[in-house]
Amino acid sequence: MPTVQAFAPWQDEAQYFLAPDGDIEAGAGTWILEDGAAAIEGDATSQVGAASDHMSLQLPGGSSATTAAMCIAAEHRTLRLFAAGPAAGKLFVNALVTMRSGNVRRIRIGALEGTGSWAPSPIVDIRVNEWADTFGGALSVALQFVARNNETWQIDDVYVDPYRMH
Ligand SMILES: [Ca+2]
Repeated sequence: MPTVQAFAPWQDEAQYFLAPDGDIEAGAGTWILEDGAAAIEGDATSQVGAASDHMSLQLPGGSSATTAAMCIAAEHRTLRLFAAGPAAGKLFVNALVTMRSGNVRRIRIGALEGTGSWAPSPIVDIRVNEWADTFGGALSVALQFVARNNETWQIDDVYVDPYRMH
């Protein structure tokens, strides 16, 4: 998978790959959008992808957006994205892990804080990547973003870091 230094302007030299349609430029057809979440016109202002990028996801209060599942191995330690939300707002980040039984387990891995405008998120630990070895080397994980009631968020450019060294 091709990787890019998507956050280099923010002193983060890590190589990242894009989550499935993580830049919403394919219209979020592979995302699961619930309770009003939708692809809309308008890119994250930093536009770390192509200059022609023009789509992002809007998450009205109480809505959620979930990526397609990806294969997460032990080395997939962190994720990062761009988000815009109200100051003092919170956007929850969950990992949805398909267990051996086929059931999906939801693990809260982060809560982004709003700044009132587009901003790069903190680096979020995926955490469940540590289970990969007990799942035969990789597990199926979808990333879910959940807006609190009465808070409208936008997200764009969801990236996963496959190489980060600690
Ligand atoms: Ca975009």
